Amino acid sequence: GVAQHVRDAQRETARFRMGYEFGIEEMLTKIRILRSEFRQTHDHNPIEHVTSRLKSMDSIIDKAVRYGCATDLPTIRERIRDIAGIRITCSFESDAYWVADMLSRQPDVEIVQRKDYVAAPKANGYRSLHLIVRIPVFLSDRTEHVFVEVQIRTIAMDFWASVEHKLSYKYRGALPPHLRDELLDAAASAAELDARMGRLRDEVRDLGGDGTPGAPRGAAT
Ligand code: 0O2
Repeated sequence: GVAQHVRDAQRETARFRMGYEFGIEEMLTKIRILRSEFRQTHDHNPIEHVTSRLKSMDSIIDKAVRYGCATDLPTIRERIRDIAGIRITCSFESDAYWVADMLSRQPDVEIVQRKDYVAAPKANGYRSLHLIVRIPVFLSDRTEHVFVEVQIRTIAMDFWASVEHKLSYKYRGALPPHLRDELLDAAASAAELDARMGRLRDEVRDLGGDGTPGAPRGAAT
């Protein structure tokens, strides 16, 4: 009857989401390992913090409708690629690229798309490095390949994005021109801060004190 049908649909949805939860777990493990390994061999930590989220079913359906695609699970699985999302915040731009490279090099991580909004910021000033990866999740009776969106950014980029997100939400995407200009200016300041911090970090590295990607502790004196 109807009740059975609803139960089946719920079970199917739960199973669908489970694949993405495990995909997030796998990526978090990879990131944790990179972080621990790096901590043991270097003086500084390239990863400040990591967050993850699983998109709600409502947002998934909204996006499918926006894309003009069907809303059955197989179509959604193929077309909506940010159901599983990971955000990695680093201190320095060079660390963000390093993390992206390290993840891209792993043989079970397939890079489906790479968007470098650091090299080419969006018109509103948004900067971040975005990867869509596809990774295998090994279940008892099958292997599922799931898409995971990985956003890698500096603290300054993250700060800007969170403020921009709140403002856009408040104005429902239609920001008054003076705020748009102010945000664009703030984005330039954030980029300038990243550049300055990068130069400071290079100074430290040239003095031979701090470890950087590729330079083991104590190697440079
Ligand atoms: P949420 O709530 O973070 O999931 P699309 O994914 O189709 O909307 P596109 O071009 O395929 O767009 O993806 P893109 O450009 O890689 O951006 C995807 C995500 O990056 C967004 O997800 C945001 O998290 C972030 N992002 C992109 N542009 C901006 C921006 O201008 N400001 C801020 N604050 N974040 C941005 P969602 O689905 O929009 O939202």
